Amino acid sequence: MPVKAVCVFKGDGDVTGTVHFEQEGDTVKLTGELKGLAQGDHGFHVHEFGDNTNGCTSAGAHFNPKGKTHGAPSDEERHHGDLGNVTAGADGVAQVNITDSLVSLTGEESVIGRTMVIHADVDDLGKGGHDLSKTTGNAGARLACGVIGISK
Ligand SMILES: [Cu+2]
Ligand SMILES: [Zn+2]
Repeated sequence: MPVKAVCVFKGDGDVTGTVHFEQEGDTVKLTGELKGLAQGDHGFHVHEFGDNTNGCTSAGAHFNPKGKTHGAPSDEERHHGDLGNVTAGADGVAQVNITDSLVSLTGEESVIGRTMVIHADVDDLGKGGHDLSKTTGNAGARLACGVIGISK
């Protein structure tokens, strides 16, 4: 039986969106759209906690069950939550179309009940040389977020 999930993004500003998740064997496919963004790349991650009591801040750090360093989705050394960047066009819309093998909807490392965050700035994928590169990719403010929930 396929496992599906959904995340509805909300924030203090104009950024909104919806991302759907579908488990396909050992990978998860993420599809959807985020809007109201500045043109360009924006860091996109799964954060540890499904806690939005203090907005996106209370979602904590990147989901990192293996105690790794921040990286690119294609890196061996990365957080489970590291999905790199999504790119908004001049219309402020970013299409999400990602397949990832560390994001999972099942088992002990499931992302269900955790928070997805879209950031103000580019995730430097751990390579920017900034103090924050190795923890957050220096991706800046949390523009919008939502808790990943089971869907039908
Ligand atoms: Cu993040
Ligand atoms: Zn990370």
